[in-house]
Amino acid sequence: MKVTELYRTVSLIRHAELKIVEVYEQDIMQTPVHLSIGQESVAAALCSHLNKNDLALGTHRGHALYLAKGGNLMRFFAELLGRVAGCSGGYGGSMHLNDLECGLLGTSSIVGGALPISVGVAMATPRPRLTAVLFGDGACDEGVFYESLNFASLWKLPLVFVCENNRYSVQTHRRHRHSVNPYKIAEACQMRTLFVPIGVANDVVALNRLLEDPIQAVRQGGGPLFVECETVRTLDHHGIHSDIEKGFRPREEGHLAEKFCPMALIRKYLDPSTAGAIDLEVKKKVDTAFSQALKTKPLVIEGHYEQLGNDTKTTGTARGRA
Ligand SMILES: Cc1ncc(C[n+]2csc(CCOP(=O)(O)OP(=O)(O)O)c2C)c(N)n1
Ligand SMILES: [Mg+2]
Repeated sequence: MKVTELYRTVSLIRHAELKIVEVYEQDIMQTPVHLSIGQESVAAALCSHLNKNDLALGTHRGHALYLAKGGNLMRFFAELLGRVAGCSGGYGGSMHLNDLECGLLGTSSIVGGALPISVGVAMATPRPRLTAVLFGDGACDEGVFYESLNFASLWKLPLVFVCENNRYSVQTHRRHRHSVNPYKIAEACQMRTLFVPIGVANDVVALNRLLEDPIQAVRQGGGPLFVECETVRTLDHHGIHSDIEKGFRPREEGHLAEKFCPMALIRKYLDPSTAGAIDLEVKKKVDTAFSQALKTKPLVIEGHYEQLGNDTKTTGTARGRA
């Protein structure tokens, strides 16, 4: 894939999330948001190797996957705004994005929840179609992680596991949770594995190149692939502020996020005027999609708020802040 196309995807994810940051305090998006800023390259590189009819599943931090998989930007914002036009009809909010049109079978708020589902999907979906599942390092704390890897390897499923290892499950560092890196478990299951350090994982061009042959091998019947990407979350676990500023993660995390910012790393492959022109185009697209989404019909669920002891109506189900 061309560098400009990869840049367009990373820029789209970044600017869509910056739009969320811009409007979030207005309380018009009453859904918790887990932003992908700092980690955009992983979903972008993975999806650069997926066709529209390949299937993908993801997590609570699923915006990047939805947009990289070719999801509809207006329907994305509409979902966050609790609108009927949302990709999940306004019922799901940020953590439950579904869109069969682009092959996103769903993102899940249950940590590790997508892993066994992806195994079932890959069993039911013959090659050359692929299934890909994106999950955080926190999912590797779950028993179902081991079961899913074992089963996928045993059945040589056409499944690509991609772990976004940002070292944190909320604010708990991996050193308190893991005796070995997740890719070691995949190796023990005799699965082909890649461990990708942050300098490569956050560089979408480098990661795109690295994944090309291994993903092609899965398509050709080589069995599952496990990719562990080291990356870094720039902002809060959820919300739009910084847990580094609040002292919940060390200052070095902030330096890491600056040094390995996916937008900055890809710009070295492009001349500044090309990157600037793409950014302008993307920002315009984001603004238009957001304004369109704002004009759509809210999902109204009669009686929902009354049950909670409030006498006003509300929209959507995934209300409130986590
Ligand atoms: C089964 C389950 N346990 C706990 C939680 C609470 N929880 C929500 S997000 C999260 C952290 C997940 O960390 P990770 O998988 O590394 O993803 P990240 O947020 O870092 O992208 C936890 C523990 C949950 N949603 N589901
Ligand atoms: Mg994590």
